[in-house]
Amino acid sequence: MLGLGYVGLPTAAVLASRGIPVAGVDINVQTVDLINQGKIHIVEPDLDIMVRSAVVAGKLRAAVAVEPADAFIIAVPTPFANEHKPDLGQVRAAVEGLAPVLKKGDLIIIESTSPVGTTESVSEWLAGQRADLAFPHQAGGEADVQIAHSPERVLPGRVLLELVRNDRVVGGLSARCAERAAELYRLFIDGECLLTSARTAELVKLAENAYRDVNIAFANELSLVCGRLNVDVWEALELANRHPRVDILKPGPGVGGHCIAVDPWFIADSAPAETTLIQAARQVNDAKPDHVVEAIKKAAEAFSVPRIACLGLAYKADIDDLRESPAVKIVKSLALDRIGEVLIVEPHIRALPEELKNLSGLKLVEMDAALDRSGIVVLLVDHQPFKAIDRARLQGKVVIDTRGVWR
Ligand code: SAJ
Repeated sequence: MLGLGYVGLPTAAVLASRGIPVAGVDINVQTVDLINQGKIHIVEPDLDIMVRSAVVAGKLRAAVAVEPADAFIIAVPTPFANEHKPDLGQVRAAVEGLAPVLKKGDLIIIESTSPVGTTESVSEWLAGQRADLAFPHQAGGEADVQIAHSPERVLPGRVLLELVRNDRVVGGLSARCAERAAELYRLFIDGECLLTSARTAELVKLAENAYRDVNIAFANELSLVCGRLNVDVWEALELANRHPRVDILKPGPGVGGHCIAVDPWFIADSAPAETTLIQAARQVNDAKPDHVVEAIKKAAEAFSVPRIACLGLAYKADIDDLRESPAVKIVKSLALDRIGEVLIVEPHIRALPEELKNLSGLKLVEMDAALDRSGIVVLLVDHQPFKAIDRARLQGKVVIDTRGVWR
């Protein structure tokens, strides 16, 4: 397993729990050391127990270098670089890392969300390094090594459940590639393996996340419309969703995470002229944090020394992941504009992230301290402890609830 992050580590642990020996590879030495001690570096329900028992049973171990294996699964990040261009550097590095140990009969699966055509590129990169082997883009079903793309589709917070239960799209560079990859997944999934081409599998994954992004953008746009027209957006959506063919997602402070806020750009980059709607959705969702900042600034005008409790920094509920988080953008903007003292509460982290830690006016505090001391309370993430706050504690304060949980 190349990449021991939010997808690679759970997948490695599930495979190991089925008795399959797994060597996990990661460039981060601390991650490797931690896993070898049976510990984990991310927050995900039940993952700690599963990793510990796999390590104790001797089925899972981690290292920084790739070693020979029968199957290689690549689950490294595919972020975007400048101007929303996909950055495949980590996939390429993983492929180059495994090329020297590759042998006839091996299987390679790319799980990292990738622009259409990436799996073909992987085959070409490998051929450049291993002229002694035949790859699928050259030899199709007769290739020495099989290469497939099977995008991960698990929802953070439910990873161990979804990893096993979800259907799996398995796209091969040839039919044989897809069949070999499906054989591996059938060892641990209860869902169905849906076989297709690698290009289709790549697009399917991007389409799923773009679909969600467009739906959330619609909800976010409606939240602005409701604000202007003095209608309660939560009530309006609840009622609209009672129609048997309407299912609008929830508005919020913006869309974060390393998937939904990123993947639609991979489609837009490959087909810029054809993606008006997908690009507009990205813009609507990216602009939402600014609307929240405006609402906070307006509320702050009523205070001589505004003290603002910002509840949550993660990109969504009950996880520790801050990547592309709208909450981070919002508190950063409040600090840069010196709106007042910002008391941040985030139960899943111990220190503010790099991009916030040197800004003045921001403090990471416990929930009680933040509620006691602030006149404005902004709910940015619907973490369980925030949902459970006794409403009496909010009395007399200006409340901005971006997730609609305190209605
Ligand atoms: N959000 C809203 N309103 C909603 C739902 C979500 O504002 O109604 C926001 C969240 O707060 C968060 C962002 O959208 O900031 C994304 O959260 P999410 O729960 O929608 O999705 P992710 O990014 O955690 O996981 C998605 C999932 N994709 C789909 O549901 C189509 C998951 O299945 C994928 O495996 C994952 O992306 C991925 O890795 O690609």
